Parts: sequence; structure tokens; C-alpha cells
Amino acid sequence: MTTFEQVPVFQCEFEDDRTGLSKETIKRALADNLFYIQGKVPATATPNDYYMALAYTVRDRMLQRWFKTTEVYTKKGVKVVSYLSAEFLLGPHLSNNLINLGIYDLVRQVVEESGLDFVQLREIEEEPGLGNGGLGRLAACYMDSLSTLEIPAIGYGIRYEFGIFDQEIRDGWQVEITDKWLHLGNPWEIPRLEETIEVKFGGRTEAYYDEKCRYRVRWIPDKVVKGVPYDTPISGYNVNTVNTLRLWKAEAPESFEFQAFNVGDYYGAVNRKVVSENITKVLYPNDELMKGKELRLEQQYFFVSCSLQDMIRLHLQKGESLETFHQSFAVQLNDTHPSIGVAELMRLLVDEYEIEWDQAWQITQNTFGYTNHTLLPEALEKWTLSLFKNLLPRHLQIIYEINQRFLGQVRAKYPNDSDRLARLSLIDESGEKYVRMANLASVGSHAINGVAALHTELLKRDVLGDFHELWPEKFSNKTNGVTPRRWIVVSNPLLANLITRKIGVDWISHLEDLKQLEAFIEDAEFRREWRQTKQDIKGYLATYIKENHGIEVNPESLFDVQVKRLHEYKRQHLNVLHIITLYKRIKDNPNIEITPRTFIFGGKAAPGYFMAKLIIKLINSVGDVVNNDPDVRDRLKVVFLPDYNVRFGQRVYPAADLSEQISTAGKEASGTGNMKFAMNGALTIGTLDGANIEIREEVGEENFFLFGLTTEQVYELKSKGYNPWDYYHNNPQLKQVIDLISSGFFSHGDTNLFRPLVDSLLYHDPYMLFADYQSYIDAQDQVNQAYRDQEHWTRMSILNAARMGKFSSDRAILEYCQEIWNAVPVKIELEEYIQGRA
Ligand code: T68
Repeated sequence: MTTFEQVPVFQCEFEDDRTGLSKETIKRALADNLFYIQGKVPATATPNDYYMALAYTVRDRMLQRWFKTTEVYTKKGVKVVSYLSAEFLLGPHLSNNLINLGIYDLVRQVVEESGLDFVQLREIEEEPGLGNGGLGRLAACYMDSLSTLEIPAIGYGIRYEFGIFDQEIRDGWQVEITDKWLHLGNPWEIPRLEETIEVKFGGRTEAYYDEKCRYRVRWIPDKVVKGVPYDTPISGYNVNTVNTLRLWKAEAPESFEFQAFNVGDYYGAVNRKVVSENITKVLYPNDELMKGKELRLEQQYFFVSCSLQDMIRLHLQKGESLETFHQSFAVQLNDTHPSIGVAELMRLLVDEYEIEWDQAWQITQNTFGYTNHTLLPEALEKWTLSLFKNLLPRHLQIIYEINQRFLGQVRAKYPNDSDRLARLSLIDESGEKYVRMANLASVGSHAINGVAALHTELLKRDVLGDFHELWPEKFSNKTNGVTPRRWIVVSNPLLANLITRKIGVDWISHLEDLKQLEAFIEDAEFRREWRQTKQDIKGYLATYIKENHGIEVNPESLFDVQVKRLHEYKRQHLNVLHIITLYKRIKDNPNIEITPRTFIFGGKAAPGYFMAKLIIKLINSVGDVVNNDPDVRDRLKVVFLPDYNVRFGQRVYPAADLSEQISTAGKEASGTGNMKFAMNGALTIGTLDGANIEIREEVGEENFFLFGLTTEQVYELKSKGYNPWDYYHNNPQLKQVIDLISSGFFSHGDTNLFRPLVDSLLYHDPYMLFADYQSYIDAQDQVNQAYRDQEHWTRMSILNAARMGKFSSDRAILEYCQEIWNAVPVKIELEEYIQGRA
């Protein structure tokens, strides 16, 4: 561990290559890094070498701040927020760090004056895709806000060697390619080998009496794995705070392997090494689906144990006793993926540090907060007892003990209510026995929150209804937010500049200030500039689509965008039904007056999710027909852009006119893409689901295209007995659309290809597309009308952006700090000689 007392010896009190911000110094730093770090001279340097040199030049300018931040946290004994998440979907670092450090334009200039192509270098960065979708991206936005708000924080997660797969589209189908994001090295991380931690797995437990005749349990594992921390600096915007994202990589401990060498089992030893290192190999690409794979539980336990041991080490280093652990760390569980932490902290406190159970339990409950991100039953995590017992025998005992004590309390409060007991139990005993991770997280936390107002209400009523009855005071809502740094400043510099010219720069860290734009709504010149900006950005996207995918799209057409993971509940296929409806109108009357539209889709399907993959195929098949039909005369275009990721998100949100947020009411916990679109001046067509409801409240119902059943109506219709067949028969337009798909029209006459999809809709329609179809089409017709009045559309677009203040992740993080974490900002002051520079 670093001792800060030694540091002054190394302080350099002059402007040097690694801190200086004069053009000359940055230029020299680039050349130095190319030579001394990459070991290249210009004659042999590849673009990647230049990118690496540039990245090191930027990282160097964060190190003083990073070091100072860590030093202050350690010395001052401040409370640190510890965000535990199996996913951090960070996206490219370079631009974001340049913006947060306030040196984007300067560095760009230097790079270009050095004869290099800044944009080319920027695009070389492989983005760390260490997440599936919204949940992982939320963690990344929250890390940005924590630093920007100067909240002491550390993000803990997994350093997956392979992140979310790269998606290719072949013959209209998704093909998955491994994501080798580390293949050319990662300049943003620093391994801290000396802070490696050991994690145990498997084996058995043994009871014994200690020297004071107390009953104790020891765990004799059959495997030990090393966790090596890799630290990435997370800069705040316009502040000195640089927090740490600490991701763990699994390695086999040599000592363990030597035993095997000694008994001559060379291949066995090598194999065990490979098996240990597998733990952090790959991100599970299932969003919103729980699949009981042992390796997944190993991953979860591995990173949680490393992280808790790390926190305990830091706490003890401050000279504190473990009784005050919860005053040093507020640990937030990002969904149930890290919820084994409840049992692990108990094990560490009780078994390893010999704290009495009751006190350990108090510390544990005071430490954890739990955020739920889903109501979908198939996403709720549970693990069979046998799997649990094999991998974590001691934790299973601890969970039994927690459960016994907990159910004792419940029994006392609700005597003779065995149904309630069965529902609240940490163990599901209705069939095969499981550990219910949401129940473990709920019992072990002092705070439980949902991620949008509606979601929290449904959580309290349904999924965690019994817990809410028991402990209403634990529950609160924390509506999600997204960082305006990445989602406006980095991704949409043209709009950011326009806004700043009107209202100054403060909005970047106080998004509520965007309200001031409303004062300019009557200013025709401002509206013209706003419209022109959107037009320019749409032009760039059109060029990109042409160059990369060979499809010509009309930048004057309405850009109608749905980008998100592919899932039936998100209803990308409802969007397709609308496209086919419009196509049919053209076919029936080729001269019909129609608002030209470009439909843009992007998103990955879980590799084992057949229906989602079939929806991708449907989108591409409909695109093939519509895009090539001369009757359409380019009035409609359908593009599925492969490999949707953070980088592409940055390109597409700014270019959208219309944001599709069309999930079945009650299914989308919050959504965060909806916020990114609206911030960039897109209008939303959406259901009363997740954060759509709050977005509509903020922007005004007249600036939002609403359709569809409400959550209540969905429940009602379901309980009455929903029959999609009736909708099909009673709506000729819908019938024509479905029949066209069934007829093989979009599948070269193959009537079988889309049959599973059509049959699912006709006979089950679990997400009620048919019930919402007409209302959706009507709302889309209103969109067409509205888009024709460009002046009015522009006003609505401005109002959408201006009223998005609430959806900054800064607001969300402040609420977490005040209502759950009890964390306060800590200013990081730099010595004057660094302050003005790096
Ligand atoms: C999303 N959940 C919600 N899950 O769907 C979305 N799940 O409504 C919400 O806005 C967002 O979380 C942030 O709160 C996810 O993204 C996953 O990615 C996931 C991953 C693994 C297992 C389960």
C-alpha cells in the first residue's frame, strides 16, 4: 500500500511533459509517449500507436488529481460510496476525459497541428463494452456524476476479458463475434498487483469451539482464486475529483498450483489455472433473463468478495474497528447480481473477524442499499440449493441462519400466515428449492429503491409487496438519470455549442438551467439555428450510413429511431407493424401523400433468444422489400445498424427526430435512452411506462406522442382474458399487415420463416401488441401531421430539451447521497503549481 509521506520526494514543481498544458508541452508529451511508452518512432508508428500515445498524454494529466483524490479520502476518513455492479458500460474514454478535464479543443488542436488526424485517432479506441444495456450504462453515468459532484466513490466490478459480443448481420440474421477489446492494450487502466486478494470456493465447512469455548465455523475451500485489481480513473467535469473504477481479474494463485506440481500433476495444475482464470473471461450476454449458470454465480461471488475484502482492508488501515464499517462505506447493490455480498459481509465479520452475529447483522444492514431494475419474473435471480452448496457451502449456512431469524420476526408479526412466510422466505420451496437473491438483498439492506416512479410503485405492490408491508420505510424511488457530459457535450457538440452561446456553460453541471432556453422560444433566429443544427447532424448520420452500410437515406426525412436491446417487451416488432402499415398504404395508393421517414434500428439480441433474433431478421427482411420497391420512391427507408454500442449511441441520439419508447406498460422499469433522445431534441412516441411518464410530465403532454394501454388496463385485460385473435379479426388494417408477413411476402415466399413470431402474436401476444396497435398507428399519424409543420415541431423539440433538467444523473446521485448513502462532497484542492495545468 502506498504511504503518502514518501510522496513529496517525487514532486516536480515545474511544468513537465506529464502535467503541462501548453501546446508545446502536449506536443512533446505525445512524441515522448510514442517513443518511450509505445517504443515507436513516426516511421514505424501505426495509427494505434498514436492513439495510445495520445491516451497516455491525457491519462498523465489525470494522475495528479487521481492521486490527490485517493490521498484525501484516505487521510480525511470520509464516507465513501461503493457502487457494486457486475456491469459498467463505459464507452470510449478519450473524448469524455478531454471534456471533463476541459482540454478537448486544446488537445485536438495540438494533435492536428502535429499532422495527425484527431478524429481517426479518436475512433481507434476500442470501447469497454462491459455491460449489456441500461443497467450497465446507468452505472457508468453514475460514476461520472459521483466524480462531478465530488462525492468520494469507488466503483467495483469485473474486468471481463470479452465484453458484450460484437454483432454482425449476415443475410439479415444476427451473428455474434467475440469482443476482443483488450487486444491492443488498454491505456486507461493500471493494475495494482500488490493489492491482490484471495477468494475461496467450494469445499466444506467444519464446526469447532474456539479458545473461549464459542461455537464457530470454519470454511475449508477446495479452490482459491486471486483477484487482481485494475484501476481506471473516472474524472469529474470541471472539478479536481478523479474517482476510481476498480475491476477485478481472476488469476490462479501460484502457491496453490505448486502443490499440484509437487505431486506430479502438471496438466491438472495447468487446467486448474485455466479454470480459475475463466471466471472473468466473458460477460454473460443475457439482459433481463436469469439463466442458472454456475460460472455466473462464481463471477458474482468473486468480484463481491474481492470488493468487500478490499473495503475492509481500507477501513482497517484507517485504524478504525469494524464496528464502524458502515460509517466508512455505503455499498449500493446494482440489482441482485452482487447481492451475495450480504452473506459474504456476514461471513467476513462473523467468521474471520469474530464479531457477534447481531452486531454483524446491524453493520451489514446499515451498509447495503439495493436497487431493483426489473419486474420481469424471468429476470429475478435464483440459484438452486445444490449449486449454492457446492460453490458456497458456508454462505448457504449463513443464508439459512439469516432466514431463520428473519422468518421468526415475520411469524411474530403475522402469526398463522404460512403463505406470507413462504413468499418472504429467502428459500423458494414451491418446487425445486432455490435461494431468492432479491429477498436476500431486501432483507440485508436498509434501503430498497426502484428506478422510476411507476416502477417503484409496482415494486411495492407486486414483486416486493410483502417486504413493503413489512418495512415501508425502507422503500423509495430514485428515478434514473443520464450524464449530460457524455450524452450532450461529447455526443452532440453542435447542439452543446448552440446552447452555451445562448445561456452560458453552467447547464453542463446544472442541467436544470436548460429551462432558460424557453425564453428564446419566440426567437425565430434561434429556432432556425436549432433546426439547422439538427439538420446538419442528420446529414452526418446519413453520410455515415452511406459510407458504412451503403444505404442512401434522405436527411430531410423524419428520423424515427429505436435503439436498445432486442426484447419482445420492448416491442421492436410493433414498430415493424407500423412500417408495414405505411408500406401497405403506399402499395394501395402509390401517390398517397406521406411524410418521408427513415426508420433506424439498432440493438443486440441475447444469443439464445430465438424470438428476438427472429425480430432482427424481420426488420431486415421488411427493409429489403421496402427499400427496393420503386413504388415507395424512397419515401420510406428501413435500416438496421449492426453492433449498436455506446459509440454508436453517441452518433444516433443527436440525429433523431422521433424516439420510440413503446414497451408494454408496466414492463420497462425506467428506460434511459428515452432521456438521451429528449435531451438532444427528439420527440417521444411512447406508452405510459417507466420514466416515459415522468418525461411526459416534464415536457408537457402537448409535446409528447402518447398511445397504448395503461398498466392498470393491461392487468385488467389480462385478467379478463386477453384474446389477440379478436383484434386481428376486428381490425382489417392489422389483419392485412399480419397476413402479409404470413404470406411469405417478406421472406421470398417462405411461409414458415416468421411463423413462430406470427403465431406467438395471434395466439398469445404476451406483450399485447395487437391491443395497442391501433392506438400506436393513430399516434404515428399525429407524428406525421406534426412533422409537416416544421416551425411547430422545432418549438416542441426545443421544449423537450429545455425541460430535461430532472433527468441528469447529477440529480439522481444527489438523491441517493441524501436519502440512502448519507454521503457528502469532499473538495479536492490541488497545489497551485498543478492547479492551472493538469
Ligand atoms: C434495465 N435493466 C431496465 N438489465 O430494463 C431499464 N439484467 O428499464 C432501466 O432503465 C435500466 O436497467 C437502468 O435502471 C437492464 O439493463 C440488464 O442489463 C441485465 C443484465 C444482466 C442480468 C439482468
